[in-house]
Amino acid sequence: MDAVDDANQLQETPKNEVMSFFEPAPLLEDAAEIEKSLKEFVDRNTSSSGNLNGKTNRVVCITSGGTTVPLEKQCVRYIDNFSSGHRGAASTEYFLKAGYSVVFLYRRGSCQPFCSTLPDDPLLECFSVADDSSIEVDALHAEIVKRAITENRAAVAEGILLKLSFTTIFEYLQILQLISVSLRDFGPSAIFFLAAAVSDFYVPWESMALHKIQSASGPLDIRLAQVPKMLSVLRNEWAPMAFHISSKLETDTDILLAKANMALKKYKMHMVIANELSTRKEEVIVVTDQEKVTVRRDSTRAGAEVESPLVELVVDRHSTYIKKFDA
Ligand code: 9Z3
Repeated sequence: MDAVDDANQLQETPKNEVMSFFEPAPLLEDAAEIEKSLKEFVDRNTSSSGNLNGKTNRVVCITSGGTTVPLEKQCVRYIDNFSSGHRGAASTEYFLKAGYSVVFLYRRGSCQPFCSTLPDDPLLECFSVADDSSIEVDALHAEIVKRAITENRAAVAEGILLKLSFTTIFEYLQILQLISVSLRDFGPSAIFFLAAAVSDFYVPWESMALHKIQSASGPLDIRLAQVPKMLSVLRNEWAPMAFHISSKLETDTDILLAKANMALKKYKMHMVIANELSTRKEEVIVVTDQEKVTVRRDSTRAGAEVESPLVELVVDRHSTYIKKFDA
């Protein structure tokens, strides 16, 4: 659900709005575990031997998939934001290849890195029962299954890929805050690559029905509150030194660039990736305060993805950004 944004420019999100979102929200059940895995990830990637690619320790937090907005505390119904998670999952692979370590914050059940070429239901479509005690991979899918398992496990085992999952907007923003605070020591070497589709409206926890809303009472009127603009909080308070990239999704091409420019200025992003829903896999426009670059998938190569040249461009501009701090 994309907001019809207001035209306020360069406004900081008021503290009371942020507090009134977080304070009544249900606490993360696994906060301690998430903090522990973030600490291990940071220790692993800040130690001198941490980065196995032999480059400066660079890290990227990639958000992926849509957040949900529950309508009931014991949730039966919810509002969802569209995102398959492909942009985030594919970008994770390209950033890893470029030598970055990745925190992948994804919606449960959305696309996963190294799995894009697997069929929709890998378990049922790739495997056969050989006999009572063993299961085998069908020859047709053997290569892609092997790649998905080995590359994913290798990245996780090396400590260069940490996967954290969310479902609701409440979980997403709380985990994003934990990640951004944990990655502070990376300073300008950290990127926030925000590809998740994040709800603009929500039902505040304190005014949410406890039980399933009953249809016998007739049509349902719900008043949704606006989610405070956390992009500016992330940019200014949680991770002020990092390189920030947000995404702008529209279905009307006529307003896409204006909205991307507005986000760039309003939230002081370093880059905004503008994409139109129906062509997002073919091309995106990367907007910075210096340039507008159209990035296209190489349509002459089977299986080529727009995320490959996109991540290449991001890495290049991030290198320039880091150099400014070295000078
Ligand atoms: C995006 O624009 C992502 O690129 C897509 C990726 C969701 C289109 P898929 O996951 O698609 O590969 O299927 N995300 C939207 C980010 C968003 O919600 N931005 C807000 C906005 O546009 C501001 S943070 O208003």
